[in-house]
Amino acid sequence: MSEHLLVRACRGEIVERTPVWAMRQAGRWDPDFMKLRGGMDFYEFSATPELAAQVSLLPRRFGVDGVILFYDITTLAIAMGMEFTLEPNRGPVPDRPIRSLADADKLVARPPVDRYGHVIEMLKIVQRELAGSLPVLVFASAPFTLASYCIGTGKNVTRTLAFVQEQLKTWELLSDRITEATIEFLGTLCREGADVYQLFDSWAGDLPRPEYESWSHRYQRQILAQCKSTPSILFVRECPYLDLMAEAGADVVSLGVRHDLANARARFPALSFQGNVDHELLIIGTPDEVRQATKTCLGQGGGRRHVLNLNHGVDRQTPVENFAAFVNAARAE
Ligand code: 1CP
Repeated sequence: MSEHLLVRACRGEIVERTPVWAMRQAGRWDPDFMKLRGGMDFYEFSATPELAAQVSLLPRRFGVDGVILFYDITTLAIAMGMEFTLEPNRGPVPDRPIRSLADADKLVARPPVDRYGHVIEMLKIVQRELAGSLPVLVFASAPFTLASYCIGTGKNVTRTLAFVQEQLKTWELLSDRITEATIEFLGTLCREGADVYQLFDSWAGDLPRPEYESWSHRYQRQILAQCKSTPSILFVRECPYLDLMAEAGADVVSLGVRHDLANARARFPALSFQGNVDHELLIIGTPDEVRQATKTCLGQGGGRRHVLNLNHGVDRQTPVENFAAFVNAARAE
């Protein structure tokens, strides 16, 4: 069993200090990341294990308590047979979006491991480099969010729901295939030694509750029930349905700024929570304001069953001093 601080906090054990990491900690806000990333194509870059491992490790210099591997949620869809182009200021766009049942049926539910061999190779390099000093986080997208990218609607939930109405059978097949592939993918990475995994269903929080239950919660539950050997974190951006997140089967539920951390802990004492410093404060605030907000958040977390993080990923406009202030405030407590 892993004895890392982050892993123990996820399991709800008593810890000497609240662990800290940030979504998108390896990203464009970091000038060292930009140097390494250069002008290379995103998917080519992330499929080069030595480079991807190096950028995964960059946030270590700030004192984070975990290293998240550098790939993307669309990496698994590519292994299943899709192709994506990363469009500047827009994100991953499918070269041939799924349009029909026949398109969805072409996707491989159990892609051979060598189709994402670069992720496993990166994991090995990162583990070797860390030599047990920090835990490694891996991740996948839940079906709702990944299927949205596969049909080309991305974070536009209104357009995604229009597709679901027009093409219910296609959407169901797509969700089922992604579920099966995700269980296999996370299972493989966990067997290869990942210490924690996070399931992202980033845009599902914009769904009305009945659709959230049908297209998001139902599949999250299937995945979380099948991947039990490793501590899990469930993330839905600013999710209005905390009760459903709490019963999805994750060890840790990631909170947004719409949630009150102290309240959530009182309501669900058997769960751990992640969050929830406002990522926008890291863009517009001073380092002092970031420190204050971080301390307040740590107070609400009560020092147990809490993983300090932001409400969403570190934005590319974030000044380095503010990211440093966030991590330092956590480590100084
Ligand atoms: O050129 C670049 O470097 C582009 C930015 C970028 C990065 C840093 C993309 C394109 N993907 C990634 C890596 C990535 N993606 C990681 C690992 C790095 C880390 O966390 O430090 C992770 C965990 C993701 C996950 C991801 N990708 C999510 C879920 C998290 C979230 O932000 O809610 C989503 C929705 C994506 C899609 C995606 N990939 C990239 C972008 C710009 C986007 C968002 C597009 C959109 O807003 O619709």
